[in-house]
Amino acid sequence: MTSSTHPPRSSTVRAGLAGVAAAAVAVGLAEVVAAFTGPQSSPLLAVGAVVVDTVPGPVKDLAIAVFGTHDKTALITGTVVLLAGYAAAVGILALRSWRLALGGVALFTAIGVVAALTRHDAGPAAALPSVVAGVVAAAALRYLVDRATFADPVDDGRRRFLIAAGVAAAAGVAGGVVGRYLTSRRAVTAARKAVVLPQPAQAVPTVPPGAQVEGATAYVTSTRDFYRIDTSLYPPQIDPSTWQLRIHGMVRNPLTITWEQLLQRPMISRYVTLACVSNEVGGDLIGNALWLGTPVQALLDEAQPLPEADQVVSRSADGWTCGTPTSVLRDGRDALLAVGMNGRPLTVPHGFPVRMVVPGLYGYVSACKWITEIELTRFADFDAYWVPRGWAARGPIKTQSRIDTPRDGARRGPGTVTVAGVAWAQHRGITKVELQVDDQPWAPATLAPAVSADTWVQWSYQWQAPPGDHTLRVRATDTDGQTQTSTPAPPAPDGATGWHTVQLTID
Ligand SMILES: Nc1nc2c(c(=O)[nH]1)N[C@H]1C(S)=C(S)[C@@H](COP(=O)(O)O)O[C@H]1N2
Ligand SMILES: [Mo]
Repeated sequence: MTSSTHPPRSSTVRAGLAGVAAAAVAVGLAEVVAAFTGPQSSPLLAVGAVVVDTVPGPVKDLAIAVFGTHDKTALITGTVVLLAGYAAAVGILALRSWRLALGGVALFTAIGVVAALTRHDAGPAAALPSVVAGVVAAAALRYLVDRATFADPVDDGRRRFLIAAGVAAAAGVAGGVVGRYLTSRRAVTAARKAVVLPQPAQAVPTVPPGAQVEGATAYVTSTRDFYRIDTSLYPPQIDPSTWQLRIHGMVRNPLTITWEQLLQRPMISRYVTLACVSNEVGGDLIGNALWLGTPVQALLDEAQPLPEADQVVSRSADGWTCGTPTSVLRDGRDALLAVGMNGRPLTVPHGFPVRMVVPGLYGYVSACKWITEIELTRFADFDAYWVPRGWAARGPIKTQSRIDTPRDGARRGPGTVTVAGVAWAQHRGITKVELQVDDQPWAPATLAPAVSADTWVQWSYQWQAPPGDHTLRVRATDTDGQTQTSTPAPPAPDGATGWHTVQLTID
């Protein structure tokens, strides 16, 4: 065998593996520590959260467009892949210079510490998981790289190295699993199960017969199918017994209410269709649920906002904020502090124990989940979370419509085809939906009954379909007489516009 001053290639590969294994055991143990210091302090989640907070609106939009509501999984996967690449590089670096490798570990530790400490409400303990990860990574790296370089293939050093690296990686995975398990035991699942929802003061609205058109999406969206959009990588776990809502700022009468006090307030139940501003034309970031809650207006009346306070800022337990016009919340519409969704307590991802629901506004300016604070202020004085990220301060829902059947690209036999879908202009209401086949004149569709103007409405059209390739377009008109514009606009800054169009073949 020839000797060389350069490390042989095989030890370079082993050093890379050593780096990845050291990172694995470090990050895994950090997950165990984070089970005690809080999920937001996990270096993986904290770094992911910083990425979420720093991406501009259009990038967030792209992520939602590509990954849909799996954007969070994609983010964490991406973070893990990047970390593995970085760790391999640090391992290889360790062959040349242990000091530089230590610097690499220190940098990684510092990123974790800073990310965790800058999370909302983070105490000094939030740094602990990252610090533990850094120390463990350095020790494991030293141990493994030593074994990687002295792994002479003629003795069983290589085998010993692989076993050591395998043990480290397995310990990392085990740490991850144990950490997740410990975290899940601190979840508020049991507290949620124990909640008994109060009865509404008025009768529950009934869905009129015929509201559901065959082939269209469900008129009432099940909680399981309801879209979920938020910035939270691990939803806040709030025990109702400790929950409080503070109403303060530009008010004459600041007040704080507990969960018990909230449940004693008059409750109403209302169907309200919630929509996300990121919804593309034809998209499915929209759902209709039965919400149980207490009117926001009465609470605001008690707090007595000052006349200049034109913005109500809602703040969630994890520091997210949204700004709602005070005038909208006091104009008599059924804006709710909701505790129930479809007859059950809110689920944790949908805001347990309390969230806001406001008919007629996009979620990002109104539907604060895990709400703990309401501050009266002015639009001129405070920008809520999405505003500096490129979204409009005010977000009334734009009139929209969607073709649910047939699907784009469908093939059908000739004869009568039922074209059906949904249309929405929450709180204003839909007066007309029209369908256009190819370049023919717009024809009125049949509108199904809806519970109220606060929900979407279903529509249908019986189409005598001749053979050939066809294009179907839909547009809706609201009670203000406004017909949807044909001009396409992206979701940012204040909601997508354009006509939903599907192409199909009749043969
Ligand atoms: N705390 C908190 N509340 C939030 C958000 C968030 O990121 N954090 N996102 C808002 C947005 S953009 C929308 S569209 C709705 C979605 O509510 P859902 O996930 O229950 O459908 O929640 C709103 N409330
Ligand atoms: Mo949204």
